[in-house]
Amino acid sequence: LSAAEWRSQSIYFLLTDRFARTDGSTSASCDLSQRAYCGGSWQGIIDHLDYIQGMGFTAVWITPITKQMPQTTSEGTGFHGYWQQDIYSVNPNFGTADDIKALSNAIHDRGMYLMIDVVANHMGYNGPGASTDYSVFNPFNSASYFHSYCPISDYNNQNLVENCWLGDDTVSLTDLNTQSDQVRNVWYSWVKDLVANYTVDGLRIDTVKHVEKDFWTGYSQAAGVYTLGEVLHGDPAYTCPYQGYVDGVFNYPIYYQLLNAFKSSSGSISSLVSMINSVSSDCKDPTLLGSFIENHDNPRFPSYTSDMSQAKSVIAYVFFADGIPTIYSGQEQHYAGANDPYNREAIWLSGYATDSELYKFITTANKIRKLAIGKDSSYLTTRNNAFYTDSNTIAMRKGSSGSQVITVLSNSGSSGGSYTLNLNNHGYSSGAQLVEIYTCSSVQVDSNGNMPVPMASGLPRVLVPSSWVTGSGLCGTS
Ligand code: ABC
Ligand code: CA
Repeated sequence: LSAAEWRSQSIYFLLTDRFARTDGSTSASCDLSQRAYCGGSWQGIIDHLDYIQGMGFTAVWITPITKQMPQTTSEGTGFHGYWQQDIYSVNPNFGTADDIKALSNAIHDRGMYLMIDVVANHMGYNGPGASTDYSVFNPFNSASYFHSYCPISDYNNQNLVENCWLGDDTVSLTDLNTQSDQVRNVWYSWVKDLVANYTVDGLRIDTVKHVEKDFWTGYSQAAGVYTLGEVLHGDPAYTCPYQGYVDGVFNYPIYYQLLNAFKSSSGSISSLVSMINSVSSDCKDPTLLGSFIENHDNPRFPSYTSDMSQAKSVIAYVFFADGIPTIYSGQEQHYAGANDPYNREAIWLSGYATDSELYKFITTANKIRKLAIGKDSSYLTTRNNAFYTDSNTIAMRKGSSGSQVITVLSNSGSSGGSYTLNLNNHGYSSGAQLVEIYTCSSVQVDSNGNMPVPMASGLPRVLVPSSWVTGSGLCGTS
């Protein structure tokens, strides 16, 4: 699937080990502190696609499939998939190569898409870098395939970031010499085969900033599908240029500002707005970035605030700003795990509840977004515009003139009051009729051009033209 085709998708990201077990258990324990395998499998995912598709997601991103370092260390195991040793075998803890094919087929049978996580920067080794036994790696079985050992002692030194090693003395992340043609050729044909063998529609690429940029040009070409890279950096001047080498990157610059703006009622809305503008000017195409507020590397949003209105607000931002919405498994259950490993909960323990507040909220968000995509052919490519702010509120418009989706978010939280927010510069004419989708209330632009948005309890508001609603399945229509 091409980058342009991915623009309209929405992604559910799960850790294969933590999402669903083959035995269907909803009670099997998973001691997060151990970082051990908890029993999730590819078959388990197949068995729970209804749960994912029921929320309206069109794509599933799964963690890496390659065979991992076998040891259990004081940092646990490779249950997450980022400590590979054999790139030509699949992780037996999750099933077989045929199971991955069956998963790919099951996803495609539903008209959904598969994104696989891939690592090209490193392998994983049980022990200090200086005493690596390279014979454990397949195919990179000698030191000649790797950079010589050095730790990344300074993340502001790009030379070290690219050519020294991640990890530590317990588990070293053996850094491949990605500049060498030998290594490049292995990876380029590997990724081409991966995409072909499992009919993969897109790739999430790990540790992109740890490999020299021009490696990714050939890698993306060989992959031939949309590539979404992880560049863990909050500065758009650093992060955006990678979009010249992979199709999209995760929007970490917005992530940090969105988190700060909404985790408390004193968060800075204005910093978020200036970041929206910086990303829009620095990034080649913000509408191809991965939009998110949670993942497996950062504390979950509810670990900062238990407030449900704030949680809904950041989810609404993820869906209605620019980019491809990416929700991390467990977000729909309001899970609150903080740092790795505590943000990697076993999802089966939720019983896959489809009546939880955020499961329903996300379902509606996916419906609204699909509606906008269907009604406005420029919705996805038109850049989000923050047209009103006050110290607790941001109002954004996205889409074609005259039919923009209007999203109003407050960081006040559930104790926020009920009031009418009169908006101007929303792009609608006097008399225009809209519907606020989460409350199903009608809103009409008055003769002075004011759009009176009913605010309450810090809840997000999303308004669309009322003519869109009939037949949408929203607000009791069918
Ligand atoms: C294990 C343990 C952890 C322990 C750690 C040392 O070792 O589980 O408890 O703390 C995998 C596993 C992890 C494992 C690691 C290391 O391997 O999932 O559980 O941690 O063995 C990707 C993946 C991630 C994966 C790897 C490795 C890479 O998403 O799941 O981890 O394949 C760096 C990398 C980034 C990586 C991330 C975890 O570490 O760049 O690719 N993620 C700064 C640096 C970043 C750095 C980040 C976190 O700190 O610049 O490069 O990310 O360490 C902003 C700045 C940023 C700054 C942040 C903190 O602040 O703009 O630059 O990021 O304002
Ligand atoms: Ca590297």
